[in-house]
Amino acid sequence: MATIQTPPQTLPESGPDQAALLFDTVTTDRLEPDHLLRLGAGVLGAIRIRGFFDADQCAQIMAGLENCTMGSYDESLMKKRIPKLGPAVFDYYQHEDFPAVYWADVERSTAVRAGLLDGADPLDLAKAKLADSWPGGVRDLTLGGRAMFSGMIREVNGGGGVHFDELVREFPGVVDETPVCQLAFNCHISVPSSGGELNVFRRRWEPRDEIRRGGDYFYPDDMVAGEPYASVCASLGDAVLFDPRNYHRILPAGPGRRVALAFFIGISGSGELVLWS
Ligand SMILES: O=C(O)CCC(=O)C(=O)O
Ligand SMILES: [Fe+2]
Repeated sequence: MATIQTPPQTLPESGPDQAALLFDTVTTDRLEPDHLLRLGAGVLGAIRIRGFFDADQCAQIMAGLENCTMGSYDESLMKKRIPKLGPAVFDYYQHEDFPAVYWADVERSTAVRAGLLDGADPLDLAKAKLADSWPGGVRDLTLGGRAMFSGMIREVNGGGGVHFDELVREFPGVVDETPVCQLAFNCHISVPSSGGELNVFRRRWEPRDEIRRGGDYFYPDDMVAGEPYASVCASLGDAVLFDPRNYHRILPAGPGRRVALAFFIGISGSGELVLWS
C-alpha cells in the first residue's frame, strides 16, 4: 500500500511541539507551485504525486528497458552496485577528461532513453507535466553553455545508505548558474511488492559529519538516529519529491524491481525549474 507519513517524533519536553517541526508530507493528485516552494523553503518533508505516470506508461518504459544495457555508479565510490541508464555529474566530475567523457555519455544515454516510451521519451512526458504545474517554465541546467543530462533510469533494489545530494556544495562553480534550492524527483516505473521505502531526515549536512564518513559514499545509519523524518512508500507511477540536502536513505526492497525515472530540480533565480541528474 502506498503511504507517506511523518511519524510522531520524539521531542524534548520543553522544546517545540510537533507542528513547529514543519516537516510534514503531502500526497496529491496534482502538483501545485506551493508544494515545490514549501519543499524548497525547507518546511515540507516530501511530496507524493499519485499516478504521475499511468500503469501503461510504466509498463512500456520497463519493456523498453529490456533491450538496453544499464551502467552503474562508479563502483569504487559506491560499494553496492546500483544499475542506471544515464550519467550523473557525480560520475564524471573527478574524471581527468571531464567534461568530454560526460558529454559523450549524455549523447549515448539520451538516445537510448528517447525511445523507451513506445518510441517517445519519458523525460519529455515528465517535463511537460511539471511545466503544467509551474508558471515559470522548465528547462535544463547548463554546464559550459550546454544543456546537462537529466532523467536517468535507476534501479535500487538492495537499498541505499544515508547520504545527501547538493550540487553547489559538492561541485562548486561547475554549473553555469546557482539554483536557489535542489529538489529530487523520482517517478516510480516499477515497484517492489514490499519494502523500498524512502526515509527523508530533517537533519542536514554539517562539516563535522565528515569525521563519520567511511570509505563509502554513505554515512553511518546512527548519524540520523532519533532525527525527525518523513517516510514514503511509492505505488506504481507515483512521483516522489523531496529536498536531497536532507539526509535520506532507501530501505532494501522485497521481491520485485524498484525502478525510477530520476532527476534533480532546481529553482532558478528567475523562477524557472532547472533540471539535471
Ligand atoms: O530512489 C529514491 O527514492 C531516492 C534516490 C535518491 O537518493 C535521490 O533521488 O537523491
Ligand atoms: Fe540521493
